[in-house]
Amino acid sequence: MSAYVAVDLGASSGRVIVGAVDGNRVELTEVHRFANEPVELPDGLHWDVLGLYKEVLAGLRAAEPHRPRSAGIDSWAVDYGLLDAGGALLGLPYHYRDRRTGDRVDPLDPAEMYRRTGLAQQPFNTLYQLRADDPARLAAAGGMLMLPDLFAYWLTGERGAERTNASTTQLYNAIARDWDDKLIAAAGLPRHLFARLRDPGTVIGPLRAATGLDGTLVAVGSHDTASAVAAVPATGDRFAYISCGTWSLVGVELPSPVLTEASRAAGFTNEAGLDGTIRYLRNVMGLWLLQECQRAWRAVGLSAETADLVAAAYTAPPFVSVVNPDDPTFLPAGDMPARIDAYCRRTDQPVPASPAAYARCVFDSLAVAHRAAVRGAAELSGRDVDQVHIVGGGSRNDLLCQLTADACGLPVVAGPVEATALGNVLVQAGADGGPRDLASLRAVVRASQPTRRFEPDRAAAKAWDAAAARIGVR
Ligand code: ADP
Ligand code: LRH
Repeated sequence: MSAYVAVDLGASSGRVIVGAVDGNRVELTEVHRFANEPVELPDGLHWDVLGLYKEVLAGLRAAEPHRPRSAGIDSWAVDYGLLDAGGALLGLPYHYRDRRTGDRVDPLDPAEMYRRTGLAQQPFNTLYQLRADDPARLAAAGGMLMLPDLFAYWLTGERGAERTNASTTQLYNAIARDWDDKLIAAAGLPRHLFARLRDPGTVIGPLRAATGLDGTLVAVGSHDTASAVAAVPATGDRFAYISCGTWSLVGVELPSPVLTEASRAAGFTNEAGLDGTIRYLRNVMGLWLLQECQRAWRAVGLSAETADLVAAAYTAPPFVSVVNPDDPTFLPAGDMPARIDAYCRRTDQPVPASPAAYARCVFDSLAVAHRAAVRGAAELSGRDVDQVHIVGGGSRNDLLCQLTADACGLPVVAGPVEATALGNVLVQAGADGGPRDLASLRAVVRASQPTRRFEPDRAAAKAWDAAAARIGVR
């Protein structure tokens, strides 16, 4: 039996989980969990990176009794820190929901950019964030590190750019599988900012003595979605996945990117996965819609436990109001119930009258968006899909799983909840002599992690067609 530590920083919470790998089985023990609360400063919305780093150290310390052979870090994508020539952090990293990237300016023709990077042109991509960054800060910068690479640097002193996360910058060439020098130059960004790429499964180095910890850090799929999709307990390739947490990342796994205009127009992205795969997916706004409602309700003293809201939403009438989760008004932080109200008024639908009604509206709407993304991914890539896997915190939401099955007209397999930590752990195990290919990794997940199956209610198909039509999707 060998133990590995997964540090998994999600947009809503961070957790440190030990994975004990024994032959064909893996068992998880959570040793540390903490809230991830961004900080609004006069210049914008930031991550509390030093607070997060302290929690990472506390988690690694809590994992020590398990005598781990290595540790790996993943987090949400696109955000970065700039370092000065000496390696000190230059300013506080911004949160991707900060409003400063609202006016996206493309350095090249958007169609050409898509053909080069395969990335959906989201306002929060690293490219647009860097272009909105302070020119003086950029001029002083000696390097840029994506957040998991920044934490890896603080832990080991070693710098590098892990490939899966680099592929979310929109400065990485999907065909050449390298930084895109033409795009970097066209964006007016200094080439020296971009560190050497490193692959998941490579050793980064020993933890610095100053951390007070003993151990080795290994690069994993440091983009959380890469790790999560690696641990989807699927067999074969006829599946779609939904990595469902703050975001719903909905798509299929492909051997090569889809770089067509139709794909660009439909908002699909091509991100680098493990084993040279491509995650062909769409970002659906996800449970962020509910999380931000919960934050607003708690601020006025209402209790807003997720499990209670799910239970209440079961009894709320369906399809009263359906919103398009991807409406850009929902992206920033702020009063989410008010924004849902505004959307409903704008579209002549009833404004939800209770937390249960908001939750139902969010779940119905997400199920519709999940369906549209599953269908879009299948059609645009030519991949047949006969089952949908939901992993991440949202896989605990039975109602959302059932509604997604009904909306898609496909069986949904829910779990594991901690797919990201599993993918993180299993890549480390692979680097340590264990199975390295995706199929074997998934076999370990299937052998040791329970899942639940939701069969679609096919009689509901017409109602879902109508709900999709209400927000202009299929
Ligand atoms: P992230 O990694 O993006 O922070 P997670 O994968 O941790 O997100 O998922 C968080 C989401 O999981 C929450 O927003 C919540 O909606 C859902 N969730 C957590 N616990 C439960 C539960 N007991 N029942 C239903 N849903 C839950
Ligand atoms: C999910 C995620 C997603 C990105 C978003 C910024 O946590 O990494 O894959 O698009 O955060």
